[in-house]
Amino acid sequence: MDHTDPLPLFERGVGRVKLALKSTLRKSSRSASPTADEQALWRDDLLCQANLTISDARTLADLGYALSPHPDIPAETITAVACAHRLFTPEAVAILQDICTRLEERADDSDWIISRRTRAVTTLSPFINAMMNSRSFLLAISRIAGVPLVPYPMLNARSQINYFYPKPEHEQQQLGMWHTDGTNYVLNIVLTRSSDYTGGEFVFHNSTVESFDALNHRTFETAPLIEPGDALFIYGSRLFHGVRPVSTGRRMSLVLSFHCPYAREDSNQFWHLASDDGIPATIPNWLKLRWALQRSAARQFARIGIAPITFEELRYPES
Ligand SMILES: O=C(O)CCC(=O)C(=O)O
Ligand SMILES: [Fe+2]
Repeated sequence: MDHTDPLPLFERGVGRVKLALKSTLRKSSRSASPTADEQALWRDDLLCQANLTISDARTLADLGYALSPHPDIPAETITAVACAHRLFTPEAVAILQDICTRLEERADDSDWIISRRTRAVTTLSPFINAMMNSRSFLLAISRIAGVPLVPYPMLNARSQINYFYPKPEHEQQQLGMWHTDGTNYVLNIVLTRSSDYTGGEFVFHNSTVESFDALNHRTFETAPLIEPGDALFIYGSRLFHGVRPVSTGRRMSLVLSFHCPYAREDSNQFWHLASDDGIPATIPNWLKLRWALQRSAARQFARIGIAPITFEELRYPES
């Protein structure tokens, strides 16, 4: 695919409902038991705090959003897109690569945004689960986001591993499609080196969702995700983005979603979730999500067993 080719747009509206029905029919009955053979334990020194650098950062206001999605948090303080380099030590990157490679056996085919993906990774990997619940990790991501964060309340939407590679010619090819995410605060950690594959660029529209035009590639930017472990933080529900199809090699990424416990609003929609999980699984999850969003911030932090992360804390770098 030529770089200027428009990428197909992910289904919205009625298309979502159709996808939800398709997902309902396709749902496999595979049980989600953890992979017991994981050796590594999460440690906070696997974060590379001293060498972390942020590039290409823009807030929601920079993108053109005059109104914040959260009435009490200004659009000038919420990060819309930012690239984090050396968030993890090389040891942490190697562990994540190993875990995510092994979890490919749990992956389902997906013919739209990605080739294959494994969802609810925190239920399968104690390491990734501990990482996501670590106060140091959450604080590091909160600083990038500009708002305090906790792991996204709904397990299926909280974490997934994406595997991109060209499929044999007779099979349905992966379609790199423009989309917005169901969740707001999303960290896309790419675990393969960009020289290991062709295509696979993470592209985004550098303005508001309303101004998106799939044919106007002048507003598209490519995120500088080069080294394994480079990560792109996005405000996923307000940023049109997509990964171009991989034409050779292999690209693997770990995508984590977070929630701001000081905000009651959440962008996720029933049909967005149902298009991934099918309708029966989405009904109880949806009710649990609405319930979780009513909890106080203090309660949400207490449930993961950490002291609350405050807005004040985000302004000062850790000593
Ligand atoms: O794999 C990636 O880098 C991101 C893919 C994506 O946008 C998604 O999974 O929602
Ligand atoms: Fe996405």
